[in-house]
Amino acid sequence: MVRILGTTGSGRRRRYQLGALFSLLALLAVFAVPSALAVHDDGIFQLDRNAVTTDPGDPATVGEDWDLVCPDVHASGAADCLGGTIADTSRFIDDFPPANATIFTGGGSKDDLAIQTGPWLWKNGQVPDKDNLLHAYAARYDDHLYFGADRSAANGDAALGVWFFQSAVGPDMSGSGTQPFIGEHINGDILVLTDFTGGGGNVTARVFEWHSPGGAINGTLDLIQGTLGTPADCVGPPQVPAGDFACATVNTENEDSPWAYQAKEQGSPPGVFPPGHFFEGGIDLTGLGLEEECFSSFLVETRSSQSVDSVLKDFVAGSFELCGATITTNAQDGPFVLGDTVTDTATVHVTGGSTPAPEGFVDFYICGPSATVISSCDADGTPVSSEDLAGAVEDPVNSFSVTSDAVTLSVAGNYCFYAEYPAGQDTNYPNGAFLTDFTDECFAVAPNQPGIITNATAGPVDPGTPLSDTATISGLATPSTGTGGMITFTAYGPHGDTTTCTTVAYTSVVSDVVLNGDYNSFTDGGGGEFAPTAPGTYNWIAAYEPGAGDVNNLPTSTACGDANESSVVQQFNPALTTAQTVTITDTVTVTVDGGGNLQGTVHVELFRNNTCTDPVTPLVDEDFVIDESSPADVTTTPLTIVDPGEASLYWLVSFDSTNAAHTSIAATCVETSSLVINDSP
Ligand SMILES: [Ca+2]
Ligand SMILES: [Ca+2]
Repeated sequence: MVRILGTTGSGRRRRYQLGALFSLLALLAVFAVPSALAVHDDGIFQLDRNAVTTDPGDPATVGEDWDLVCPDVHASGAADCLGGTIADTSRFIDDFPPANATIFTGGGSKDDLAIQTGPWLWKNGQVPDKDNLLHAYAARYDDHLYFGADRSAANGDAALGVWFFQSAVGPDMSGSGTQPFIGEHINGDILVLTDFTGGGGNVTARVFEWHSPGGAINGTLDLIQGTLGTPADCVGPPQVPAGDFACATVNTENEDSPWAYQAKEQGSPPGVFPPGHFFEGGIDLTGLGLEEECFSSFLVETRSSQSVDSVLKDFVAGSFELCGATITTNAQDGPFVLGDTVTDTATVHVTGGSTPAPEGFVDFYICGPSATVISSCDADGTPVSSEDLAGAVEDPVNSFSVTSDAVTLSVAGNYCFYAEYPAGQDTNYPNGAFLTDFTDECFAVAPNQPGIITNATAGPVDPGTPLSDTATISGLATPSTGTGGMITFTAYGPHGDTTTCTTVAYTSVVSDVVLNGDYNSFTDGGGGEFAPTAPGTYNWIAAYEPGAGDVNNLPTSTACGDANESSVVQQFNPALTTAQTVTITDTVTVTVDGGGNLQGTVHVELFRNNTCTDPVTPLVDEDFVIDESSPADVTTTPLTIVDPGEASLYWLVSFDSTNAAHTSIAATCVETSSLVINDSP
């Protein structure tokens, strides 16, 4: 498998730290401020007791203000909602009717109790005007978190709380009457309790972290910043000490509201916050060690006292950051052929005001092979691997990629990968869609197209000679079923040409063809010997068919008339040879003028030389006894000469008379026969 290794940790976070360093250097250089960065003077947001950016307060602060967080379409107050904040996340919530009637109810609606087991409950009802929240707002810039609210009236002390939840927490609006809340705390949720006593002159801010079980306070909360005795007014006096990680403040003069607002007190001008009606604050998450947290929702509440288990009154709640992790996936680029391997790469994209590297595992699955095109997969698919995001590569920022084990594609068909980043592995990202996308997750693996070439007995051969065809198969893939295919050889004929395949003369099937190579119709096939006696041209077709259910191979066949697919059986051919002979005889005629009958023996010999002294037995050696009147003829027995070596033959003839009246005739060797025998070779 291919595993991409890389650095761990968040580049974003490192960047922030660098940015913070540069900002600090700049502050030191320009303002020569000896203190560390602090919420009240961080230059990001004006915690200045008003909500208008163009009013920097006194002492003057820089940065944005709530009029930029309030959308420009919102109804305006004495000032205007401008929108256009550069905050990473911001939210402005109206608590107008009918929602303004939502109030806490029941004994379990307390900050130190879990939401579901408290349980937190709400209903439509009324609270005193000083506890009646009209708007709530929050904004996050990197690791700085700001919040605010305004209320109908202000008399006496006030206690406000702001919850930042990592998961989605809010009133369940699905029913009527007394209703529960949805969601639950995750350890690390933040509660900022701000108390305005002495008519707003004494401002404290305490930051609690949800820690259950095990919290130091009632088993559920830890105090991580501030005390009831520590001034925490962002403006003062007394001002929060330098280097503060949390502060809050409340307006002490009439301030123009950017959004439509009407205080309850009689005679209050519209669009203006009377003193004590507008509240804002901020916390430095890095300073509190919480910079990696992301908050899906927030809730501003009014409380009856400073106690952590105070009865809660009104609330305004809403979603906040997109603390999500989305996942996109990208299968390795194809095309793929059988035997290839393929991986899937999942990229977890994290979102939120702070984006630490996601933790946990991405689970990869694969679906298929399917004979038909598929476009999705899910966790019911075949598990491939689980990849630890600790080994992820961050590229680009906030995108973390891991790659699955390699999958070997051994069966043709259609496939889809599926990757999922199951929820619950990382409290930083409790929400979000953990499903894969399928835009680049599905692919097909084509079956192999085997090749076939053939070579039949060419001939011409005599009738009765065995004929066969040999098919050479190439490009076979391992059958998906394990069952081999078959090759069917068919010979057509006898025909008069090489392109006719109409009369089946022979078939033979080779079964369980798995491997590439040569297959012969006779030695490998089951058709037996094919030895046609009828002369003519026999044309072969060899066809490969994959085994039943094998999706990895396609059929293939030769065609009638292909080269090397004809076998010719010829007619029998008569043979002609010559062997000439010469048959010779010699007729001897003996004549005499008188003296009675010729009586005696005519002796005739045939020799091979002209001296008639053939050392070998003469070819002819005959005696003829005669007793007859002249002329007397004798003829030798015909002699057939087959040997061409008998080029010249010589007769030796004599007559021995037994008639005393006659003389004998001595032998002479003068009669010659000359012949040449030339047989055609
Ligand atoms: Ca302000
Ligand atoms: Ca301002």
